[in-house]
Amino acid sequence: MSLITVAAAQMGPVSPGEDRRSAVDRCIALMEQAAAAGAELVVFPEAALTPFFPHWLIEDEDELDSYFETAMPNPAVEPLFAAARRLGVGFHLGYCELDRGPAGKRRFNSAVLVDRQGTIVGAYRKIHLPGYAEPRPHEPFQNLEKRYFSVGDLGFRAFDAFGTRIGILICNDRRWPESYRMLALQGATIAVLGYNTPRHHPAFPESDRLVVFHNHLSMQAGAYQNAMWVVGAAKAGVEAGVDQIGGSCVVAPSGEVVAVAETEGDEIVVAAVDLDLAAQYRAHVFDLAANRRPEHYGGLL
Ligand code: CDV
Repeated sequence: MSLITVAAAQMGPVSPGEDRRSAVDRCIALMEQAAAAGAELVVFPEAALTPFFPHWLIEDEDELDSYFETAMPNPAVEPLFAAARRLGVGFHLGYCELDRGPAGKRRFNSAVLVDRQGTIVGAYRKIHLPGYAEPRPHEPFQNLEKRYFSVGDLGFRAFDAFGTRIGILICNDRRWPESYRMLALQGATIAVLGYNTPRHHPAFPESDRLVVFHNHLSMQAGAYQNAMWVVGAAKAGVEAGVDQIGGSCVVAPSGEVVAVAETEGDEIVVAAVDLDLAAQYRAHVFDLAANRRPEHYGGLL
């Protein structure tokens, strides 16, 4: 058996007044718990360092920028990288990225994968941005990801890390089958992702009763159909008035949830990930090279 112990580090709300230092300290505390439980890789949520501000309208440019990191690491986040080195634990961190490259000022919903030496080994910018660009004042909260973020321009990529290949997705990506498939086609055995998912969908309240079910359904289907492990970490609980689901979990290539959060607060969800199981499902059920027939798919892929 080829095992990696992983932890989904669920976080309770990050309140609008909470500074980076406090959020980073909470991440370090979770990392220390995960290390004590034997974890080598800890997965933090989407936008782990700030409240999920797409839930409200911010018109002041400086105020909006205050939710973004202009470098990763930076002095506020460096203690988390130092903790990784001290503990010998790698991590995935979702954060909001302000890029001032040759293309001008751009904002992304991003994540990095960091190895046990504290070195960034992979980066991803969210591709599937839900919501809308124009505010909807009649709704109880907003979903302004299309206003605040550009569509990720790094593609879906799997990285050599932790002795295997690991891909990064972010939140809404997990609902789209092609996200996982792009990683599987690059040999990923583990997909790591963070999410911020409201319990209520203002424009489609009929689906509210299924929100927890759809969260796990998406990750379970992605894991099974692509013969990979999925580690999903939520930001949960009532944050700035928005109730977000928890349900952080580790899903096996069989599609089974092998570990799941019990609370809606800061909590680690630990599981031993058997990479051989991914190889078995890849060989016996989802041998992509032998069985996919994209040339017969009607030219739509
Ligand atoms: N942050 C997200 O991408 N959230 C979406 C919600 C808005 C549906 C999600 O897919 O969970």
